[in-house]
Amino acid sequence: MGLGDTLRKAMDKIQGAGAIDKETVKEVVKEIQRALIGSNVDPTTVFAVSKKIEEKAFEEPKGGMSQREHIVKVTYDALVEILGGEKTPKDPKKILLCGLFGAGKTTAAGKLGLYYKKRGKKVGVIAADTFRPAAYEQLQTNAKTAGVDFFGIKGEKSAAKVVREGVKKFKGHDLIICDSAGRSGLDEELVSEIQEIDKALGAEEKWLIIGADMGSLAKKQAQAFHKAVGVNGVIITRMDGSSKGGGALVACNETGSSVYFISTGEKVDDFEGFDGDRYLSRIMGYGDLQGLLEKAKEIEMENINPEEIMKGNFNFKIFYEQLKATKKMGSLGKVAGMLGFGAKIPKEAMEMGQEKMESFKIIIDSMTEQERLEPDLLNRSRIERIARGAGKDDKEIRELIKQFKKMKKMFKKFRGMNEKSMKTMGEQDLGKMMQQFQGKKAMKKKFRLK
Ligand SMILES: Nc1nc2c(ncn2[C@@H]2O[C@H](COP(=O)(O)OP(=O)(O)OP(=O)(O)O)[C@@H](O)[C@H]2O)c(=O)[nH]1
Ligand SMILES: [Mg+2]
Repeated sequence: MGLGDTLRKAMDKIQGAGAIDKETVKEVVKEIQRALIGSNVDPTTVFAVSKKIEEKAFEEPKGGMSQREHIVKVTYDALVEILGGEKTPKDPKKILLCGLFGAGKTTAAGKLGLYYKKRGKKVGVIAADTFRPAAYEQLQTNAKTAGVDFFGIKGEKSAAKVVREGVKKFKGHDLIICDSAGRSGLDEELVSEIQEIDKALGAEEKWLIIGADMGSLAKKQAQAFHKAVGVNGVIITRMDGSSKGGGALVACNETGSSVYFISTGEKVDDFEGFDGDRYLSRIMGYGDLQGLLEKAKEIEMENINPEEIMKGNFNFKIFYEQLKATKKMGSLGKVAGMLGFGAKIPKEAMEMGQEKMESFKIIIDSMTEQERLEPDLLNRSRIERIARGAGKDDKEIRELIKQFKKMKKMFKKFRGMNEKSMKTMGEQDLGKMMQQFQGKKAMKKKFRLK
């Protein structure tokens, strides 16, 4: 059983328990401890989490939550805290990848390359592993798959020289990613080589690549590399194959070097930005936590004003707020459901995946404020400009506009329905209108919750 399954079982216990008393909380905490220890989370951390949950479990619930919901939320938050929140690297220009043998550096170089290429950056990768034969070819292949530029000097022994040449070659690029050699341990040789590469590259970002199978040992490794070269970010690989992934995540979060990405397979796009919250809700399966997280979200979702939407002022800004709010929830349909439009959302929008939403978010980010408020402004030249800025295809911008228009139409129709039933109110419509009226009122109330 993976970390997610065991944690979910613990949560189920709270939701299924007859009465919530100290005993139930203790039992739940025990389950959580088992799950965390099984995932190789360091015992001290496990203890700290347990204490936090026990302390907060019987605090006064906020915003109309029941005691049961409060406990689930407290537990969830405590787990997110040890996993770390979302930390996105700030527009990196040069990234040095380091790590032990087989950690996944060369693979990650390609994945990162693709990740940033998709975000509109011109990327070059440098083959500075002059230690392992065929490292050159491996990175060359990965770069080709990712569609980014490659530089290496075949047969050259000095990694620093390769890096110096590479930096010259990629002068006009937005981002340089530098692979490096691994060793079986962090010995003097590896340290001095990395330091030389570091000097030649002058990277502000030095990221450690570490396998999820390291579990809680990841902390020691991260600390050692940090001491040697000043690691400021971490990529955890092989999240797909190890039950210890949770341990590695927690351990790295504790070192203060943010876990930026996780790699979840061998393919070049098995790669994602890390966010403890999103990760946790996914591994635990959204279903069981759905009601609770929705409720907690309602309290946070004051940004969306349902009355604005009802008036028909549905613009990209509102759409964007929805996308932001849905990030944790998994699909747009769920937010719409909360607004009371659930059944009327077009099927594609309901099933819009995380990746697509992320991509829409990037596109809306590239619009001007005016364009967000007045979607009709988007003509061909604007679309082309947005596409360039977002590093996307024109096609994707048009797809977003199409989705957006569908949603807008749907909201309009819904509003029309409401108005019509007001005007032509007959005996038989009374009940229906009352329902709608109450629905609207309840909705307003929902969004005023604090
Ligand atoms: N399943 C899985 N395999 C991965 C992942 N990342 C890398 N690998 C595999 O792990 C192996 C080692 O990856 P490399 O990228 O060569 O590792 P490296 O750190 O460059 O290794 P050295 O250059 O020898 O130090 C390869 O077979 C990769 O395909 C991942 O996230 N999941
Ligand atoms: Mg390598």
